[in-house]
Amino acid sequence: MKKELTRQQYLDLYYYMRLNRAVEDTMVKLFRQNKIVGGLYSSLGQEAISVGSAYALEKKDWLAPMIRNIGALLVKGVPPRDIFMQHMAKYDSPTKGKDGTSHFGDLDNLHIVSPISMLGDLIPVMTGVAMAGRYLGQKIVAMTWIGDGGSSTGVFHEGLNFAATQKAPFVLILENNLWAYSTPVRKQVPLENLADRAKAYGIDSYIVDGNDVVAMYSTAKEAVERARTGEGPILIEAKTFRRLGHAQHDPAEYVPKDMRAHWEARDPIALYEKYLTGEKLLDAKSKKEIEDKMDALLAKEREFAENSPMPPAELAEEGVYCTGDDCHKIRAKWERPIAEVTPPKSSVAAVWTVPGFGAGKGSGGANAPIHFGDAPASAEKSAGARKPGAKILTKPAAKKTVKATAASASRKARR
Ligand SMILES: Cc1ncc(C[n+]2csc(CCOP(=O)(O)OP(=O)(O)O)c2C)c(N)n1
Ligand SMILES: [Mg+2]
Repeated sequence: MKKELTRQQYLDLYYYMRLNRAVEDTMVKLFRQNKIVGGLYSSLGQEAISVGSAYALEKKDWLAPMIRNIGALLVKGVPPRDIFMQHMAKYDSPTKGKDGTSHFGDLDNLHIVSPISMLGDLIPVMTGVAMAGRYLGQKIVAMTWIGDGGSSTGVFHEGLNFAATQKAPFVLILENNLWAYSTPVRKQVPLENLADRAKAYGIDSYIVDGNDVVAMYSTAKEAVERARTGEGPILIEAKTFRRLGHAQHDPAEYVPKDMRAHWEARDPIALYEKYLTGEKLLDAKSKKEIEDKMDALLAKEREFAENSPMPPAELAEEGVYCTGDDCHKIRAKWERPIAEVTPPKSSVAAVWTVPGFGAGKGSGGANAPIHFGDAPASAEKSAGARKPGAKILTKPAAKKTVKATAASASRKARR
């Protein structure tokens, strides 16, 4: 562990790891009291990853957590009460009781995109966020996490390839905790290091000890700054271990005892405490101060959450399916003039045009008929029947392409 942080930063990392664990311990108690409505996942033993990586982000940066990243939410500024209430499906929760786990975000203030349950889907989404930030000239970095199991989904590869091609300022933390449900990593990936997946996309990667919060922070910090300066996306494999089952229902008896024992002896909080004490960054007094601060906060937050009502039954239907203006108005805040979002002018002449293409209104008005299939049937028919230009047909190589295009156009028009 290199000494490169201020004392306050060292203590912040400690505080957030402790808070991460305490928030989850509190939720286990709530779960056993039958007050948690949905599934309850644990990041026991993985706190250094969430906390160390999120701590490397600036306030303006964006993150999207997965199930084991409560620590990242806390670092970003989510109050524990929101996490409690969300899992208890309370009315004051960010989703007003509509979700029983962690599917909430904060696009306006904290720059958090809600988790997506489909493993890997956050990768293209956060790539898009990173690209949008670049488009807007904000110099932001987007970050998300994925598990060893999730790194075998198709969208992981599509997403990372997309991020690499676009050189998106995006950092992906791959939490290799050796298990995906009951599947050991060796049975689903023929690689020793999952960081090697980066090679397929020509991007840089790091391997880091996920139980060492300082290593995690400094690696993430370097990756974030490299991504911010335009070097493109970076993959970080954090080696760790899932200390509990997949969720509360899973006793994880399939995990070999010696493997568990090995990792339990490498608890990230205990390791860090030893380091801080050795470096004289933490003593009994400052430790007690941190614990008192944490306990007071948690007592207040838990009380608030427990006292929050369940949502009124009559609101159950609201905000679930969007029924247009009668339901709620969702308008893109990033809406841009239609001319900007239509394809740029190209040196290749269009073979056909669709009436109304690019001439639609924004989301405040009618839908823009910008897709071929959106044009009125009569317009499509005439567009599809349009003959390719005679000039192009005189060139043999072009002739073939044009014919194929025209044929597929008329096929589409007949659908
Ligand atoms: C595309 C997709 N397939 C399957 C699932 C069901 N599922 C949820 S978590 C999980 C295991 C994930 O393992 P891993 O990615 O290693 O993350 P970990 O639970 O170890 O943090 C599975 C199979 C899902 N949510 N999405
Ligand atoms: Mg895993």
